[in-house]
Amino acid sequence: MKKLMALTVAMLSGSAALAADWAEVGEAGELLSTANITVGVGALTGITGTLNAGTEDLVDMYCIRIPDPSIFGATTVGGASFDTQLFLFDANGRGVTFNDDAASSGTLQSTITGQFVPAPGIYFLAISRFDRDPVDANEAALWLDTPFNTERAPDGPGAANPLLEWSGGGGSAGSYRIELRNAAFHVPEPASLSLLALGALAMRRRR
Ligand SMILES: [Ca+2]
Ligand SMILES: [Ca+2]
Ligand SMILES: [Ca+2]
Repeated sequence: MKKLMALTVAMLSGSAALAADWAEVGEAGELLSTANITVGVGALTGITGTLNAGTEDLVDMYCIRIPDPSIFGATTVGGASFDTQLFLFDANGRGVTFNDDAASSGTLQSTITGQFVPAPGIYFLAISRFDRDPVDANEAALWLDTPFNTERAPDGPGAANPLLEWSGGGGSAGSYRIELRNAAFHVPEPASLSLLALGALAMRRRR
């Protein structure tokens, strides 16, 4: 029994350490087909990357998992010094939520929550340099530009349609960290594998 408790403690402390940031690999694209697919163990605590000035690096997109929308969040407040926008799309490229400037006065960085996320699952998180915005097949914006300080579900003329491309130039640029709350890697295989390994170890020890 003592042994089992020790093992349980070890497993718990092990899983507590299974959390990490994702760092942009190569150049994250701006569409679902070219997004970085996050792969890792346990909770996804943040995403670090760069939107380079003077290049075509205007949007970086990442595929993540949202296990529980009611407690999900993402923000660049405190994680970037340039004018960011944060967008969330579903697995079909339809808009879910967006914020340009967080509600706190004076900030140009962005904060989104799970308030418009319909269900747990796979989503695509995009960061863009203000004012590069997603448009549909008719060049209609999925979201209106204003009000800047409000997190909004799609409300533009293309609100009902999936993302086809992005429109508009990018302003200021720089490196960023998107702080994530209650997000997970898209591909959690390594976690399952290590948990399986721990389980096998536990069974062996119990004999
Ligand atoms: Ca980039
Ligand atoms: Ca902004
Ligand atoms: Ca905009």
